[in-house]
Amino acid sequence: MTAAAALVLAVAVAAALLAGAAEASRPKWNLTKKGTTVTYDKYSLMIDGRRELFFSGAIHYPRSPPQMWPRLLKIAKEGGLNTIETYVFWNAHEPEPAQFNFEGRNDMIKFLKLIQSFGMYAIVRIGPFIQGEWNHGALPYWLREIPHIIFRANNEPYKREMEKFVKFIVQMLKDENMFASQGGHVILAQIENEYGNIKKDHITEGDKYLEWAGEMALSTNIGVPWIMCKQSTAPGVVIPTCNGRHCGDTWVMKDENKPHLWTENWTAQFRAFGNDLAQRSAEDIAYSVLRFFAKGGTLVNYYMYYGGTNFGRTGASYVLTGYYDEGPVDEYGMPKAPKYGHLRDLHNVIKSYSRAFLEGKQSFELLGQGYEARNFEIPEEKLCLAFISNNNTGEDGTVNFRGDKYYIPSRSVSILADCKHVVYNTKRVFVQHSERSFHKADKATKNNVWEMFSEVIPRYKQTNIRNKEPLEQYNQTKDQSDYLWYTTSFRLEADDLPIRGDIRPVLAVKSSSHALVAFVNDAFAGNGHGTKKEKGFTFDRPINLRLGVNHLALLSSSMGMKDSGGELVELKGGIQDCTIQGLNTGTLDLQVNGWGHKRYFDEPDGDDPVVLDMTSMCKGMIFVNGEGMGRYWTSFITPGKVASQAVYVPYSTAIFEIQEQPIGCI
Ligand SMILES: *[C@@H]1O[C@H](CO)[C@@H](O)[C@H](O)[C@H]1NC(C)=O
Ligand SMILES: *[C@@H]1O[C@H](CO)[C@@H](O)[C@H](O)[C@H]1NC(C)=O
Ligand SMILES: *[C@@H]1O[C@H](CO)[C@@H](O)[C@H](O)[C@H]1NC(C)=O
Ligand SMILES: CC(=O)N[C@H]1CO[C@H](CO)[C@@H](O)[C@@H]1O
Repeated sequence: MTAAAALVLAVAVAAALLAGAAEASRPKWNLTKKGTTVTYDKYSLMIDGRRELFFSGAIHYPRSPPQMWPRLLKIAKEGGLNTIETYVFWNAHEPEPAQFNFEGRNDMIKFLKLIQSFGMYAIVRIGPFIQGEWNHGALPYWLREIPHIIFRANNEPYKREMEKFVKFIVQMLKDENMFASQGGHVILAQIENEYGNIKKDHITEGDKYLEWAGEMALSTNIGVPWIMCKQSTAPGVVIPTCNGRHCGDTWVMKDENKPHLWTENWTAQFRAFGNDLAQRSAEDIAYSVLRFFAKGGTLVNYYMYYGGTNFGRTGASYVLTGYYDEGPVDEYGMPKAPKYGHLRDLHNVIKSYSRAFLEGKQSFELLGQGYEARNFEIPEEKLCLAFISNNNTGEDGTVNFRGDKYYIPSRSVSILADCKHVVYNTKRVFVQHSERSFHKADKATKNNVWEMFSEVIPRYKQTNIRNKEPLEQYNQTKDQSDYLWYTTSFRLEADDLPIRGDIRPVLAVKSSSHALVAFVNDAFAGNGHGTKKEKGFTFDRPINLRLGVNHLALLSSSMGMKDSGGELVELKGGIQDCTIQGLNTGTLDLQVNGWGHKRYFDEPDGDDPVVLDMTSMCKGMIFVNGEGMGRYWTSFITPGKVASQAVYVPYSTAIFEIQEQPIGCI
C-alpha cells in the first residue's frame, strides 16, 4: 500500500455567505414559557388557535457533531425556516437492550433545546422504524434475536418492544418539557414511517398493527398531534402526511378535516456508492412547494435540508457516507447556492403575505390547458394573493388574469401580490451560483507519522466458529463489524491435477453480502462486489492450486444492513455457494466442506472544514481519534467514471491522528 503518501488533506473554501455563522445566536425564547396548544382543522395547524405556516428542514442530530448544531440552526433560520424535523434513532440510542446512549451526537434533548433556543419549532419522528438510509432502519440488531418477532406487524413481540421504546422517548421528552403543550417546541410527533410502502407485504394484519400504533401513540397524551407519513389516511385523529417530490400533484388526502402536510420533499436524492451526482434544481423544488401551498398546503419539510454524515457504520446498505450533500446546506454546513437562497426568498415572500394565505377565501380559475390560478382573498381588507401556474412541460406561455397579461415559463408558478404584481417566480433565480473548491493544506499533510496494521489471513484450523456450511453473516457479526472471514481447506490429489490443458481452475463464490476479497494459500486471488440495485453478486476468478492441502480464505464485507422492506427481519448476508470448477475430476463443491469463521472487528488502535481525500485508498473505514468517521469506497466508480465520494470527514480543523483501514481495492 503506497497510498499513505497520496492521502491529501484539503480545506474546503467556504462561500462568503457563511461569514459569522459559526457564532451561536443568543436564545430568544423564554424556556419557562407556559404551554401552547397545537390543534388543526382541514386548513392548517394552529398554535394557540392561530393559523401558521411551517417551513421545516430535516436535520438529523446523529449526522453531525454537536459543535456544528448552533451554526446549522442559525443557517436554517436565516434560510427562512421556522421548524426543524428529526428522526429518533433507536439503534443509536439503545444498542443493547436497556443500555442507552444519549451522549455526543446522540444527545437528542440538547439538539431539541437548541432548536427551541433559536425560536424554532421541532417535529420529532419517533418511528421507531425510520428507514432514513440508516443502518437497519434504526431497528436495533438485538430485536432480530427475539423469538418469533416480525417487524412492523401485528406481532406481540415487536409491538411490546416498540411500545417500550416509544414510551421511553416520550417520557424523556416530557421530563424535559419538550412538547409545546408543556412550553416546549415540539409541535408534532410521528409514529411509524411510510407504512404504505410495506402494508401490502404483510400477511400479519397491517391494518390492525397500524390501528394499534395510532392508539398506542395517542395514549401517551403528549398534548400535540401525531402524524403518520406517506399514507393517504391514518387512524383516529392521527394526521396522514405526504412524502414525495411533487406532493402538490400527487397527494390525495382521504381524511377530511385534517390539514395538508408534506413531511418529506426530497431536495435531491440520497446516493449510494457507485451512484453519480443526483441533482434536483432549486427551480423544481420551489415549483413543487408552491403548487402544494397553492392547493392549501401549510407545512413543507425539506428532506434533507442538511444531510450531514453517516458516521461509523450508521449508513444503510451501500449508502454513501456523505448524506444529501446536494441539499440546500451541504455536508460541510455551507449553504449551497442557488438552492439555499432561492428557497429562502420563497419563504420570505409567502410569509410576508401569510395573512391572506392563511385566512383568505380560496378560489380556483382554470386559465387554459395546464394553466391555473389559485387565489386567497379577504375582500373586506382588500387582501388578495394569487398563485398562477403553468404545469406544461417545455412550453412557456402568456395568460390573461383579471385584465392583465402574465408571461409564465413552463413548469413554474408566479406569486401575485394584490393578485396583480409578480413578486416571485419559481424559475427566476436571483441568487448567484457558487462552486465549492478545495485547496491543499500543506501544513496538515507534512510531518504525519503513518503506521500500518496488517491482518493475518486466517486458516480453517485457527478458527473456532465452525460449521459444515458457511454461516449467515449478520448472525455472526451481530452488527458489530462489517467483516467476516470464511475459511475452508481441501486436499487435491494427483488425479485432480494437473489441470486439463493450460486452463486454470476457477473459484466461484455466490455472496449475499456486498463485497469480498479472496485469498488462496495466503495469496491475494481477487475481489468482487455488488451494487445497491442488485442483491448479492457472484465472484469468479481463475486461481492457482497445488497438490495436497489448499487453504481458501474469503473476507466477506457488508456495507450496512438494509433499511427498508417488509422482509427486513429475514435479511441475510454471507457466502451462499462456493465451488472450484475446471479440475480434471470436474467441479469441487465446497459448500458443505466444513467452514471456519473469524470475526473482524472495526476497532482502531488508536472551523473551516477540513477534508480527507481518500481517492487512492480504495475501500475501508476512517477513524479519527479512535472514532469511526464513516465508510469510504473510492475504488467503486460510477458510470461517469469517478468515485461517488472522494473526500471525507469535513469537520475538524485539526485532525492529526488519522488511521484508515484499507482492505484492498474491491
Ligand atoms: C419567562 O416566563 C416566566 C413565566 O411565564 C416569567 O416569570 C419570566 O419573567 C419570563 N422571563 C423572561 C426573560 O421573559
Ligand atoms: C402537472 O404535470 C405533471 C407532469 O406532466 C402531471 O403528472 C400532473 O398530473 C399535472 N398536474 C395537473 C393538475 O395537471
Ligand atoms: C444464528 O446462529 C446461532 C448460533 O450460531 C443459531 O443457533 C441460530 O439459529 C442462528 N440464527 C439464524 C437466524 O440464522
Ligand atoms: C412517493 C414518491 O414520489 N416517491 C419517489 C421519491 O423519489 C424517488 C427517487 O426520485 C422515486 O423513486 C420515488 O418513486
